[in-house]
Amino acid sequence: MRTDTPVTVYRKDYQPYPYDIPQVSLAFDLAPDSTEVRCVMQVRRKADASADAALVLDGEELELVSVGVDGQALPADRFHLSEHSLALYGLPAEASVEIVSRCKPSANSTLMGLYVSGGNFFTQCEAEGFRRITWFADRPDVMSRYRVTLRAAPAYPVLLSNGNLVASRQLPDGRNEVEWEDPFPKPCYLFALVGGNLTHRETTVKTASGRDVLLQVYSDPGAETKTEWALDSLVRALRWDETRFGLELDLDRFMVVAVHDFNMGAMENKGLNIFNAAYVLADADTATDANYEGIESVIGHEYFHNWTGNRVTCRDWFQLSLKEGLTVFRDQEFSADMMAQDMDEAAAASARAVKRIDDVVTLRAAQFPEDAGPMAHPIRPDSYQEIGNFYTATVYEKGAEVIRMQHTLLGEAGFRAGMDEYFRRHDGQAVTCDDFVAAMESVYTRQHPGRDLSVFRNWYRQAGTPRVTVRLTHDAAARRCTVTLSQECQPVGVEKKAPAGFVKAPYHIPFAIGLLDRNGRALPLRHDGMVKDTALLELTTQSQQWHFDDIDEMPVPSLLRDFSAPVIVDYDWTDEELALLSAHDGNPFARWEAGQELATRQILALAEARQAGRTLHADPAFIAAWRALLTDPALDAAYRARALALPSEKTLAERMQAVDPPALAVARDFLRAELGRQLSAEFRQAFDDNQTPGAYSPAPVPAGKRAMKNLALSHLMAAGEHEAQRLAEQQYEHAGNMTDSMAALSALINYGQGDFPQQALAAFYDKWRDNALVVDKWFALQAAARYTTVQTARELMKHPAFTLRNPNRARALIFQFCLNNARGMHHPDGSGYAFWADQVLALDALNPEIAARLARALDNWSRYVPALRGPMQEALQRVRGHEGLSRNVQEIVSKALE
Ligand code: 0A1
Ligand code: ZN
Repeated sequence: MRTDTPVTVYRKDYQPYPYDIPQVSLAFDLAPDSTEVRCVMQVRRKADASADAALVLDGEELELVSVGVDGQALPADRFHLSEHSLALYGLPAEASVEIVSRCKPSANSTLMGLYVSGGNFFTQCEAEGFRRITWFADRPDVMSRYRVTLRAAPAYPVLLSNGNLVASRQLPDGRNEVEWEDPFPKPCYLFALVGGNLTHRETTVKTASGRDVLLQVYSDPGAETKTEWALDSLVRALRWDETRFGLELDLDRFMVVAVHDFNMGAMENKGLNIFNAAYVLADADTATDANYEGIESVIGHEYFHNWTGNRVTCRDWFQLSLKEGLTVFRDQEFSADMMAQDMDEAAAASARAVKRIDDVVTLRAAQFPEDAGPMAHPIRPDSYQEIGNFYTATVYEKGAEVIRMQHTLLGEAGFRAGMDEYFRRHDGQAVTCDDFVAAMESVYTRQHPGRDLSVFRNWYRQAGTPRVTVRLTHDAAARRCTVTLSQECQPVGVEKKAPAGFVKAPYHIPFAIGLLDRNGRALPLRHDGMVKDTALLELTTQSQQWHFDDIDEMPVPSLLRDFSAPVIVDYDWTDEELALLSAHDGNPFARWEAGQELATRQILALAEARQAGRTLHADPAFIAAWRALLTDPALDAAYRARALALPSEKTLAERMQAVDPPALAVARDFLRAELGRQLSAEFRQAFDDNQTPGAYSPAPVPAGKRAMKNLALSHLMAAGEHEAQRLAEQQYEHAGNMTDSMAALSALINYGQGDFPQQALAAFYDKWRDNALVVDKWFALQAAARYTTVQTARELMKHPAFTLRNPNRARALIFQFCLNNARGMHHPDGSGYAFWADQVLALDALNPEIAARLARALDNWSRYVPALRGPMQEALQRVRGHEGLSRNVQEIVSKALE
């Protein structure tokens, strides 16, 4: 195999396509080994394009059968075929171009384009998969109406594509033929087809304007008992977009199809969403609370794309965050609204805080490290080698934070007005991030004459996590407290190679603060003509000051409430101040944050002690703060479980000068066990108080109880109590749902004694061997287990149920081990890194997108302790030197080693 030469694509080089392609007709003769595709497109040269502009079409791994123009075969001198494109010359201003080609779905292990999974046909076209189906202008700003004909043998009775079914017949040769028509112009990345033996569950609902629409969820026969939650979630998503954004479903039929082999979570193809089965199938016996929540959120996400992504799409792939950041923000709000519905005000505020905490935990664990490493990029990148590598936490999660800040600055009604304006201006178009900000800015400027979002736009231009330093002074005589905020953001990633003199511009940072007196009471703050507990400060320059009056003594600041901006806060609280905030802050998010900061200080101190070979001791003040949270009667279970969760190793690593994962793991484990020992009565009480007898429900209240109960169980087990093992065994044997089974099994295999844990693990596999999603859980549990070494991981790879070809399985074992098993992966002998390199290369031969994701596990190697840095670098070099590496993996490892 030849190594792909990497070519860098720059945002500044954008050129419009010289042709419009208003209409496309596709006819597929589906067969696994060779599928023939006839593509007829109406092309029209744009008025401002040169008369001799070639029609350049993208194509990959296709066999060309014929090229015709206006019904005539095109002579050989009028087209040029190269490895990745087909150029047609001398076309009239308007023409009908017909291309016939063949592809090989069963040989397609990349899962991009047309492929076979479980004997059925599926497609994945975003970002650049359509070019593996037919030669086409594979870019999002070319939008066409599609008419699709599918022909297949009777073994594939269900034949689906985008839009409406307009014809269906049986052919004389016994095959079925159907025709689909999508009334909305779309870019080709939103094309989809599905063919196979599938069953479905459906419902009809009336939209806000009174149209009946058919909603369907397709799955493998037998799995129809597991699609109820997905279909219900779809109905909720449809209703939510109507009420919160006034956006209605524009099609008569909306389909979701589950597939077991899929590179990502799901795909928003117009009217035919294709989903990783992990985000569709659920029942109490096989899915956890987190699975249920994930399904609701991903169903919402893809459904919301119908407006934010499909009706208004991206001009080019640098604008990816235009649809992804906005749609993640929308799915986060959807989930928060679903969690808080039917609750009183206080419970709703707590439920929203829980969702916010979970989202911020994800951001800090995945995006902050990315923003500080070699792949750092603005949410709107300036260049890429392989666009598949830019479906990142930055584009998605930080992108959502950037939208959320606009929501915070404009307020709910203002944001809604901005969204309305965005659709009024751009419905049916392919646009840029700047077009979105301009629509929001039109409202902001109306709200605040003389102000604009010009500084805010730096969030789209610059990478890195800004650091906001807070200084507080108090003037007792004037009874005045002065808050000074200063910001800085060091160059990161490619910015480091910018010409000398490159300085990053300040950001527009909405910074929400509260002030507490020394008894933990909220001080009323006069700001912007209002008196409230929270003031929203808008920092738009390097440093600014605000004064708050009628304050008698130096207050304790509650900073960045609700995580109002994706920044790092620098303020030197004392431990006592943090304990006060952790016990009393009226903002539940900031209250959680204070506890997390205490725990972070504690674990970092323990890790340092461990590195220095000292004995580990937990600080009694920390234990007392945890006891206070554990016993505060005002907290609900879901919130309490978050408040008591120890910060993840990923988040902690960001706080270490030189990252030492094994030391962090030991410190965190020690603290978990120590808390279990010192608070055993309280944890036991929490375990008993949060049982959820009766029928399973994934609703937030029982799910919160299970989270709390299982957290308690893990502490009790870590403490090594005999009684705890009895509780875990009992829970495992009598669990009425997968959340409790998994939690007990995890506690048992990590901390249990005797034969029971391994016997239970073996029995678990035997029970669930035919359920792929549960077998994934079984692999994942072991991959991340404390006892699992590289050797164990290699052994597990030999299990008959293991395959690298299925991304979910690879993620369950390989990714879990490489990303979430600190001891095994970061063994000082380098064996974990050698394993990583072996698997990156093995995956790369099958599926470069997945390989490149695994490749990123070593991104931040240069920030690790010296003993690990060398072996990491060696492993990276081995991968980079491998002949035949994909562009995807090449881009990742070469950036890491630069
Ligand atoms: N637009 C999808 C993400 C997606 C991207 C690429 C895929 O295949 C390689 C699949 C899905 C989303 O945001 O959900
Ligand atoms: Zn998306």
